[in-house]
Amino acid sequence: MITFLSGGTGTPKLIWGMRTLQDDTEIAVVVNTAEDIWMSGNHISPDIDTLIYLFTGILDTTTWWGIRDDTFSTHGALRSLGYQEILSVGDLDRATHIIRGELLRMGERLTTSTKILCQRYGVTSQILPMTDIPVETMVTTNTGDMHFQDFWVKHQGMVPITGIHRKFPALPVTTPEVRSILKDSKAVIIGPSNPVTSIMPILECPGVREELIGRPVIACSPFIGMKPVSGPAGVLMKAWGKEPSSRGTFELYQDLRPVFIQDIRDEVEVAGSYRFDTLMKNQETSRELAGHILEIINNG
Ligand code: GDP
Ligand code: FO1
Repeated sequence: MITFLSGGTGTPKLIWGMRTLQDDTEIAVVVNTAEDIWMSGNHISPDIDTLIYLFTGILDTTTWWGIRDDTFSTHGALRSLGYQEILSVGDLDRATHIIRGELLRMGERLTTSTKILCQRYGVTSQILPMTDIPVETMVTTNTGDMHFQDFWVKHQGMVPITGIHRKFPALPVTTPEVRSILKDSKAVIIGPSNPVTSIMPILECPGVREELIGRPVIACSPFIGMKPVSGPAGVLMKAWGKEPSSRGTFELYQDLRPVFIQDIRDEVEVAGSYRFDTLMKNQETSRELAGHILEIINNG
């Protein structure tokens, strides 16, 4: 078993290629849930949904969220009735959120709800939420704190931020399922996801770091130079007091002693890192990167 720690874009892009080299049943993913949000009575778990759709083959790989060729009739109808949703949710995507919301309201764990959804979609990889406790990444602005989705989607990242913190009703301990999969894994891959909003929320769950210490961990940087390949990782790293680079990323993971991968174009030096083309423009480039990672895992 190879296990990924994943957000909703950088790591799913890598899994896209890995799936062509490794059977889905040999892949597990521990997923960030700190971007989850209840909306219109339903439960959206953007990163879990991206992985379910990736493994089902229906993901929109232009945006890396939602279902390819989905329609937005309900979202449009709500808007014309004066009800504005923060996220543009597709009609088919909404079905997933309705089922998950219903299961959670009935008292199911997020882990079980995800397993049920995976079975119904026919996903054979294990997709495991990092915890069953609700966690929210909050950003601090001059006018107060806001949910990450408000910052990034509603305000399009245009609000100055001065800090990041996580909000939870109880300590977000990880699950027995996550602990068990990490124990059973030949290697754990920290994909090139956003360190602040995707990877650190997973590593902060009590139990995850403890399982990872001493295991083979491979981490890939989402930065090239002082800029992320896409998204808000740069401003978030700065607001968190970290360098927005591969060096800053490595420092966050270094207690795990990972094999570290940087892009061949990255002018920031992290001593001892491997250099590959990490720009996954299509499934073929993703497959090449995944191949290099498998070689490291198999040959040490
Ligand atoms: P989110 O949940 O949608 O924010 O997605 P992730 O956290 O999983 O991934 C976002 C990160 O992926 C960003 O910081 C990007 O820099 C990184 N990323 C996206 N595409 C690529 C790529 O092709 N190569 C690398 N190295 N990083 C990428
Ligand atoms: N991201 C957007 O920027 N705009 C959207 O309208 C949007 C809708 C959406 C619907 C379902 C879903 O699972 C994800 C969606 N996302 C959208 C992406 C999501 O909010 C991501 O968590 C963040 O964009 C970055 O991490």
